[in-house]
Amino acid sequence: MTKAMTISELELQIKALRQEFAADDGLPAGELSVKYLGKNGLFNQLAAVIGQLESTDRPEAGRLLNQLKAELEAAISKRLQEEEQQTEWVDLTIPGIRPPTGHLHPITQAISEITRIFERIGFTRVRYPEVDWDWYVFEALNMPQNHPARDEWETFFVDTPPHPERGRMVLTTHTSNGQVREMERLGQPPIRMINIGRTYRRQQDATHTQVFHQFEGLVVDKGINIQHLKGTIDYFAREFYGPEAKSRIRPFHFKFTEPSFEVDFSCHICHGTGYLEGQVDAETGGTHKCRFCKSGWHEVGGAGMVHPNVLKAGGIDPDEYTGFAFGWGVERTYSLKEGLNLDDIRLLYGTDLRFLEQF
Ligand code: FA5
Repeated sequence: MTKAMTISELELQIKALRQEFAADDGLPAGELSVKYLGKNGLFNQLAAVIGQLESTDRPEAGRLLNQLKAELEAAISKRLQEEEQQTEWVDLTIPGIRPPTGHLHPITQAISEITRIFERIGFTRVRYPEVDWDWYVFEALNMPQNHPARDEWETFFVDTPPHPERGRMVLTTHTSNGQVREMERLGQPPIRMINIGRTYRRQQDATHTQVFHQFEGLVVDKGINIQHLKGTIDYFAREFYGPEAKSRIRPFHFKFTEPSFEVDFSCHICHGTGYLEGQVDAETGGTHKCRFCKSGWHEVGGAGMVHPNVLKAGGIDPDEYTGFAFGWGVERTYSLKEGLNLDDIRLLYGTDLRFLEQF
């Protein structure tokens, strides 16, 4: 009977296994261990041939195989050590990295502050549609169709069929559309509403954006007069801008209030004087004009006593009740806060986080 294998053939197979092991250089220690030294691994497959050798060859074959096994074990354990050194050390006691968190947009913060200020004196915050019928935005506010006063509002019209009684649909140009809607909601005075919403006009420059916000106050009751209006404006100035802030009203014209006013707040930089304290111009000897306001005052919006026709449109008897209303821009009012000195409100609607993160 001839034996199937000679010692030199075994040596060739050992050599081939060594070459394969060298080619598996990139494999991790765990995989090498299974492939070469596992129960069904290449080493055991090779060792099984020992039975096919002449008995005189077996001691030599055993020596060669033992040597091979020792080599494989040493190489794999060296690889394991290298891997352990490469593994990054983790300190589980180090505090975690917080995910970046945002905060409320400055205009949302301003709206909350304005709401709280008016709620403290009994106003109720309401919201009315931002896309509304011509009736609520113009007609019921004493601005009949084709009246030239409508031109001032630079309106966006919605291209939908008009309502038979309420006319065309528009993007609200002001929050004054809430006036008659609030009268309809409550039916009868007393009314003390603060309506804050988004408004739209075809305007765009440093102090105007196409989308902006207004807050609208409306108070209707028996015996309401201009002193109540002025007292409310003064209260807001102190609460929003600080105890030093002053307000003034100037005659103006709105179709829905009579008399009508524009409302100004004193400039916090020059305190309403229009000049910077202690800064004398070397050439002219004059004092420096305040560049933030130029006149000492900032206009924020309109106000006035509710026109009798508006009360009538809301189903309220103007012989029994009177009221005042005001409507100011949120962005404008907010941009005048001390420390802000914001001379371009468009920044508020940019996406520059370096700006927004300051609030
Ligand atoms: C009005 O909108 C009146 N409805 C205000 C009113 C209400 C008067 C109740 C009487 C009674 P006016 O068009 O002036 O008025 O706008 C008021 C304020 O809104 C402005 O002073 C300004 O602060 C702000 N505003 C107006 N247009 C823009 C705009 N395009 N971008 C930013 N703010 C604006």
